[in-house]
Amino acid sequence: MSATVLQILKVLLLCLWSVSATSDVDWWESATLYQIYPRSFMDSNGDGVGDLNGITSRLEFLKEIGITAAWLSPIYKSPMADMGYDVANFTDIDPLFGTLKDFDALIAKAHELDLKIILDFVPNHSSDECEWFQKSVLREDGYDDFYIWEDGKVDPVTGERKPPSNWNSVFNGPMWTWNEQRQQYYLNQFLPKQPDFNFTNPQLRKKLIEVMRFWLDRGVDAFRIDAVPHFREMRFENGTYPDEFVSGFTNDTNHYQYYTHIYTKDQPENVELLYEWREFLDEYQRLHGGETRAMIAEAYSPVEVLSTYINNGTHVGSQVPMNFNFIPLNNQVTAEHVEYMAKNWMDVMWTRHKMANWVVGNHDNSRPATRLGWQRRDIMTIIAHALPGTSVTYYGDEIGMPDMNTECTPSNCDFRDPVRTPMQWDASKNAGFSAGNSTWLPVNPNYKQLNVQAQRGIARSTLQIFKSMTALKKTAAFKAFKKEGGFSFGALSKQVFQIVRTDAKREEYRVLANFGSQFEYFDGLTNKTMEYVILTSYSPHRIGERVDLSKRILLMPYEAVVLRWAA
Ligand SMILES: *[C@@H]1O[C@H](CO)[C@@H](O)[C@H](O)[C@H]1NC(C)=O
Ligand SMILES: *[C@@H]1O[C@H](CO)[C@@H](O)[C@H](O)[C@H]1NC(C)=O
Ligand SMILES: *[C@@H]1O[C@H](CO)[C@@H](O)[C@H](O)[C@H]1NC(C)=O
Ligand SMILES: *[C@@H]1O[C@H](CO)[C@@H](O)[C@H](O)[C@H]1NC(C)=O
Ligand SMILES: *[C@@H]1O[C@H](CO)[C@@H](O)[C@H](O)[C@H]1NC(C)=O
Ligand SMILES: *[C@@H]1O[C@H](CO)[C@@H](O)[C@H](O)[C@H]1NC(C)=O
Ligand SMILES: *[C@@H]1O[C@H](CO)[C@@H](O)[C@H](O)[C@H]1NC(C)=O
Ligand SMILES: *[C@@H]1O[C@H](CO)[C@@H](O)[C@H](O)[C@H]1NC(C)=O
Ligand SMILES: [Ca+2]
Ligand SMILES: [Ca+2]
Repeated sequence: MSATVLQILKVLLLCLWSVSATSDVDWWESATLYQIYPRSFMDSNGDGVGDLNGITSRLEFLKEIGITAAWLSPIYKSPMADMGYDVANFTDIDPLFGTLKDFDALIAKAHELDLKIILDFVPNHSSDECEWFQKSVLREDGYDDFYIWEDGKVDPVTGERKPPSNWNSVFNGPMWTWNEQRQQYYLNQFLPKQPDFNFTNPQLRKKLIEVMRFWLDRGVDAFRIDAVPHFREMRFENGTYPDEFVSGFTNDTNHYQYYTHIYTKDQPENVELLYEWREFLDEYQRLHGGETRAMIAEAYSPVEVLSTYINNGTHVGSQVPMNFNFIPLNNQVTAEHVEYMAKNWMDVMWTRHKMANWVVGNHDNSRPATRLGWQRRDIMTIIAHALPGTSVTYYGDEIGMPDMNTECTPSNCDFRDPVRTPMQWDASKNAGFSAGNSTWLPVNPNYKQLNVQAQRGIARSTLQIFKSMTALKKTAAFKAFKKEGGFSFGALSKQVFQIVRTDAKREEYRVLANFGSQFEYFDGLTNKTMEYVILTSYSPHRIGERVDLSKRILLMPYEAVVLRWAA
């Protein structure tokens, strides 16, 4: 055989090997997930608010940067009392974002590009403008018990009617709202415009499943469940809603913190619902074929609770409970913190379920470029993609957008506005986000320098590092994470974090990331000579340069590198 034929055979064998090695990894197990905040991603019609057609026009960008699935924050028809988390029609698109036809076009384009689309599912309450609520107010057949209705208490002395309990809502003010028409109180954990569902009602549960089916039929690939509902049936068996006690924390009787939340917080979570939904999703796949319809669950809960989200021994639920362990890391972060947070997840979730995911930022928290400090923005990108499992990136973080200090009074804006400013595409008007005269939130004035266009193709730019990492994540060494010895991670020193990924002695990658402002060096890390393949701007090295790790490797302050060795 000639050398060329041998070469071709070798390549073929390698391909076959990597196919068989990766076929046991489902798409959600090693995805690069991207969260789109629809208001802020791309405006197609100049009204200053992002929309579905805008997203569709930018899907190729997601492909370019190696995203495999995009998740959209709520786009449902809503009076927007709580930024779309108050849904008026669960099977329609809010006109602000477009129409169902626009949505179909978005899905079609995404699938053409082999991108998956994940929808936010907001099951804990509806808007009071939802048809279901209006029917419930009228006690219409089947809808009577959709929400939590109670008579309340009548004061025996004054004859005055009072709510069933003294509970205050998360947004302050009573958790019970009187409805004149029905002559009963309804429960609202958040705003009075957000009546809570009665999840013990089988008809309501059926309705929510119909909602899921509606979107699956339109091609949605997965759902992200907004905080698994905490409130099941809060009524005690004997029909009472016990008052909570005064906390002493504030004298404002309307304040959420006025009472201790012994009955209204951290109630056992409604995992049962997850199991029910999973059963439906699996059944849907059996009937319709195609890839796994996954369920991603948001909850800021301890790993022991999240573990039951996946399964409790007899029932299976969400495939991907989100891992927020990196969210509290701030500019005091050390490699030891990162190790602690990563181990906290891996020791339970990996050990039991072989499941990991790494959320770097989201719409409710300070952006990593601000939270961790500008010098470390690329380090977290590297780590989140180098650890086994799925990475979760919030729009704009791939170019290192920082929080913007908006001029804010509690009445005119949300405390989370700084992390929701328009996506910075280029240096043109409104950062290329909108052709309109104004945008719903101001564009960060730093957009002239900090934007996608400016970073595209620039070696060591935040975007370029992001793209390199997502590309690496698709290689055999990074996909072989379920195999014995396929990876290891840990702090080498207080400030230096290391991740090793290997592919059956064929190839090895080694990440070294220095979180600190000091030089660091290590002797004899391994007997291999490795090549620098990805570098942050703090690195004095060149791509392709080699380093003998049996000797000494030096790391500059904030330097992070990816090294490669191949047999
Ligand atoms: C909700 O949206 C659907 C479109 O999917 C529409 O057919 C239905 O009438 C809407 N319901 C209400 C109450 O507006
Ligand atoms: C919830 O619905 C069920 C009927 O499906 C009903 O028995 C129960 O009383 C309702 N709960 C509340 C708090 O209204
Ligand atoms: C319910 O909805 C609100 C937004 O309106 C959200 O912040 C919250 O996390 C959701 N989940 C629960 C369990 O209430
Ligand atoms: C109702 O049940 C709760 C919990 O078991 C108990 O604490 C409470 O005293 C009971 N109330 C009445 C009026 O029986
Ligand atoms: C509440 O009011 C009391 C009496 O006026 C005062 O002593 C206490 O400091 C106040 N507590 C808070 C948290 O403001
Ligand atoms: C798992 O949860 C389901 C639904 O809540 C329950 O019926 C089942 O008994 C639980 N299994 C175990 C082993 O706890
Ligand atoms: C922008 O402002 C100009 C001048 O006031 C106006 O003619 C134009 O219609 C506005 N464009 C949009 C999209 O509102
Ligand atoms: C490197 O170390 C491994 C394991 O200790 C050993 O099997 C291998 O022969 C060594 N390679 C070299 C080049 O020294
Ligand atoms: Ca628009
Ligand atoms: Ca009732």
